[in-house]
Amino acid sequence: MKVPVEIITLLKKEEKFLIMTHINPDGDAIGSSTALSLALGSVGKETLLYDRDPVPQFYRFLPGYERFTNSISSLVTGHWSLILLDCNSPERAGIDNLTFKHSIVIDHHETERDFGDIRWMDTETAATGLMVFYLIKELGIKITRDIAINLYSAISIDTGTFRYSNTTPEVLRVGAELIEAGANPYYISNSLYETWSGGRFDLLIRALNTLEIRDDIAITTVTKEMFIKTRTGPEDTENFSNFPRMIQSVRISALFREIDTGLWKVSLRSKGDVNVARIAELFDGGGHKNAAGYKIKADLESAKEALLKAVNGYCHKSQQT
Ligand SMILES: [Mn+2]
Repeated sequence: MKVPVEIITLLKKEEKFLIMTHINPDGDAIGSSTALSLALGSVGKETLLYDRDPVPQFYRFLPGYERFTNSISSLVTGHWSLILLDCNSPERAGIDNLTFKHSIVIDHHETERDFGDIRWMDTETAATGLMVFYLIKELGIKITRDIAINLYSAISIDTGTFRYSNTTPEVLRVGAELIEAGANPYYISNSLYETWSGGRFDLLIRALNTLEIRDDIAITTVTKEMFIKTRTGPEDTENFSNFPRMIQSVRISALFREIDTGLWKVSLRSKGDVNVARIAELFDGGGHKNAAGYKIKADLESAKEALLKAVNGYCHKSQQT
């Protein structure tokens, strides 16, 4: 993978970086951002690691996660350079009205917004963690054990731990290199997948109990009331939409999560060639081919109908081309 030379030059020249990633951060967002902060810190650069939302409990085994803050000092404005990771617009990170000395975007999502002085977008890449891996190497910075754990976790989350169609020989080679640098696959998989709280599991049971299958679309729902009853939060639903995809006949799995009365976050997961990023874009959302999302203001039934209609339209169109 070719790292743009302008990014290397800028990272070597500048001293102060605001590293920022998207709201509701996932493992790739947190792991790649923390890894880059640790790497730049190891060569004497100052970094501020920002996310609007807190790091979910189950990612708090990642070394350095406590660097994340949800407040940006006013000193940052105009004097610091921004590195935006795993998303490509400040809106996705939940901020606006900030100015930066320079802005760099490093991302692999299909849905692009027009932002950044230097944009490194690679939609073919499995994870932002992979791009950060090459970036750190290109900078000549040593991949320490802590950096390796973060990058391995980032890549794990976005490849379903080396199972999804984005798992290439290159991904496995980088994974092997990260293991050599000190990442322990068993420890990381165990931390990522086998440390759920009882409440989170209860929430999953409740969500799966709402399952309905319409044609080849599986729909599950999580309401605000379920969060209250199980003492959980929105971050606990990460990966929930993967479960109904286990059913052989299902091509799209959609999880409707209630944000507020009449406002829903819809997470889409698909199999094979069904590009759910294209469907999410119809609702001003976005993502990847097999994992995307959007928000919709409607009552639940209308929101479901709107999705089914969009999927029908998409399937009709893709049959024509
Ligand atoms: Mn990602």
